[in-house]
Formats: sequence, C-alpha cells, structure tokens
Amino acid sequence: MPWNDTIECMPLEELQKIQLAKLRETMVWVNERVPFYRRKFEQMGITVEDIKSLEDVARLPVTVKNDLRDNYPFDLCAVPMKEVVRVHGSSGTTGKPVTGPYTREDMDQWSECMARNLWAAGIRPEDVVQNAYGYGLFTGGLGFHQGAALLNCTIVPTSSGQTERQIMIMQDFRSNVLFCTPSYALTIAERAQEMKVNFKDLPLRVGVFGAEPWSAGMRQEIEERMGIKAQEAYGLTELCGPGVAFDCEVQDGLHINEDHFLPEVVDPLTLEPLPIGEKGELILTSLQRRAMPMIRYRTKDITRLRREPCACGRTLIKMDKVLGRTDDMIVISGVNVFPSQIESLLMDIEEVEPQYVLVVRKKGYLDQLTVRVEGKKDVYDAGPEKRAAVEQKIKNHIKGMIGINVQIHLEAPKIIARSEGKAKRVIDER
Ligand code: DLL
Repeated sequence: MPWNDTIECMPLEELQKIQLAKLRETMVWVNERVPFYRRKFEQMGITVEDIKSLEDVARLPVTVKNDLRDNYPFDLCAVPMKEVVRVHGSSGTTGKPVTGPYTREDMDQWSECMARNLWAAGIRPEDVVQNAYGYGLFTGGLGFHQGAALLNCTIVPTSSGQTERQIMIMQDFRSNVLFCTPSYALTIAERAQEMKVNFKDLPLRVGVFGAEPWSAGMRQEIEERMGIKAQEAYGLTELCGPGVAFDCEVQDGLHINEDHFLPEVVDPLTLEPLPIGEKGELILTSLQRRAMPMIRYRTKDITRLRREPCACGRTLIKMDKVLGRTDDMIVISGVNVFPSQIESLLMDIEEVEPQYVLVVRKKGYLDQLTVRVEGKKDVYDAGPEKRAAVEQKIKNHIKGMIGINVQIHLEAPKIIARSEGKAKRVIDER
C-alpha cells in the first residue's frame, strides 16, 4: 500500500483534472506576483484562458537556469520574504548558486513527496535511518531528513563524509537504512571492506540513492557489495530538491509525483514536444509550489516517460532512469555519448573496479575520449601484458556496443579520487 494511495493510485482522468486546475492556478499565481513571468506571458500574448487542456502547457514559455541566475537571489519569489521559512541552493559548476525558497506550505508538501519516496522504498517508522547526504544548502540532507521525520523513523543525521565514522555509527546504532549518493555508497562499501567490516553482519537493508546519474549496473554493484536493496530518488533544487520522482519495489522506472510536477519531454534542440515513450529533455512545471513556482523548467536531464500500469499499483507516470545531462553529453565521431552509458559498459567487465573518470580532449577537429578505470588489484598486479589485454577488451566492448573508439587507461587500484557527494565523472580538457 502506498503512503498516499488516494493520489498515488488515482485514476488517470481524475488526476489530470487536478493537474489542469493546479496548472491554471499556478499560472494565475505567478502572473499576479512575479514580474518575470508576467512579462513573458504578455510577450507571448498568452493568458490563463488559453490553457484549456494539459497539452496547452506547451504554449507556455520555458524557464532555464540562466533565468534563475539573472533573477538571483529572490526576484522569482512569488511571496514576501516574511512568508519564506527556508532557502536552499545548489552550487552548480559556475558562479552564484540557484536558490530555492519555500513557504511553510511548500515545506509540508516537500515532506509529503519525500514520505511517498521513502515509503515506496519499504522504509517504516521502526527503521533507523542514517542520512549521509550533505546537510546544508544542498537539498539532499534536509529533504531526506524531513521525509524520514514524517514517517517517524529514528533519524541519524550523519551528513556526508568521515567515512570511517559512518561505518562505526552504522555498526553501533544498528542503522538499517542508508541515504547518500550512489558514488558515496560505493566509497562506504569499499572503506568497510578495508576495515574488515562485513555487511552481512550489519542490519543494513535498503539504501535510497540519487542526486547523480548511475547505471543499472552500478545499482547491482551496490546491492551486491552491501547486501541491500538500492532504491532511487530523483529531483532538483529548482523544483524542491529530492521528492520529484522515486522508484517503487518493482525498480522499473521512477514514478513522478504528478500532482506536484507536470512532466513533458521535448527535443532539446527544437523544444518540440515529443510523444510519450520518446527520449528527450525532461521539462517540469510545479503545480503546487507557492514561494517559487517553476513554469516549464528545462532540467537538461535526458529521459523518457512511460504511461503504463505498474505492478505496485501506482498510476503515477514513470520516467526512465536519467541517462545523463545534456551538459555532460560528449560527441565522439558524431555519436552522442553519456557518461552513464560508458559506466554501464564498464560494469560488464569483471576485471575492473566501479571507479572511473572520463577525460575529453580535442585532437584536431575531433573529440577524443580517454577512459581511466581502476583495475582489480590482482588484475593490475599481474603485470603490463595482462593490463594491456584488459584495456583491449574494454576498448572492443565499447566499440562493439556503441561504435566509438576510445582510449583506455587501466589504473592502479585506489588511484581515482573517491566521492563523498556527487562524483565528478568528466574532465573536459577541450
Ligand atoms: O541533487 C536533489 C537530490 C538530492 C536528488 C538527493 C536526489 C537525492 P541538485 O543539486 O539541484 O538537486 O541537482 C539536480 O542532479 O537535474 C540531475 O541532473 C541530477 N540528479 C538528481 N537525481 C538524480 C538521479 C539534487 N536519481 C540534478 N539520477 C538533476 C540521475 C540525478 N541524475
């Protein structure tokens, strides 16, 4: 049974009625309160009367990250600051952070979205949850904290980092749930092994991982190393943080909290809406947020929507695991490649560790990709001939599967920097 079965299992027609009403409400809300949106609607000559069906959302202007930067910190805020009870932010790679203000109502709704996510992962009030997402401006720490608080779990707010202490606390407090990024989960698993701590002796049962792309192979790797179920959370600061979408026990796509977020998938170049089932850029419109609603926010995340019955009983639309961000796409000899695709091919190779980094360089007019991946200790120690053979094997596998030529550097174990949060997978030297 889901956390909120009225919403999560609602017949489509009913859900879409709610979505349309809330879309129109949001449009009126921002039109009255946010000059940025009012100007855009005026320029396009569009009013709420034009929004007669959900498809009409495509007539509204899109919002991009630069709009948030230009209006930093609070010019997109639709309420006076005295009604704002919390502000989060995401650092991004350059410049000022993107801000996410919340009213009291926004906070309650965020907690509700997170509670659905955690409940779907099988987490219950009696669980001891260790929250190793970073606490602070980042939405991961406090977002998960609030969801677990609504479920009445025992929360251990370790935040990220201090890996040995994480493992000690896991042992001493008998944590049976872990929250962190997938790359940090691997770091913890590896450190535990070095400390000769066996996960079989720990009560850890499930992890809820997200905040960065990770392949299905990586999920399996984590599940095996930790002996747990690895569930997923998806979200972004601009829309609330985690709590936008989550997977259920079926682990086949992420259910979007559709009463809060209206999803579309578009062609990232032309912004043409794509039919359900086609891969493209995810666009999200918030339907209930008050402090900083987002109209058609371009996430830059590449995925596919699927409207199909799920064995869990939820009717909420599903999105595929995110393939990657348009920012991180690499073009090698005309082929578009995402780091997670390379990751999933590396996971097929038994001689390597799940630790890698991609280096992109320019050679003449062409992009060149070098994959630095750690060999397993015995493989690496077996000498240069063995290493060359494994490098060739990986090269052939990647060539065979996606048709591109890459250089492989098999590295010594523990050479690549370990992650405590979002892993940096691409070094762009172009
Ligand atoms: O990463 C929110 C979050 C925290 C989600 C904890 C899940 C767990 P930002 O820092 O604003 O917010 O980064 C948002 O991270 O646009 C995606 O590119 C990426 N991302 C988030 N979750 C996933 C996921 C948080 N499950 C950006 N799979 C998003 C792939 C993800 N990418």
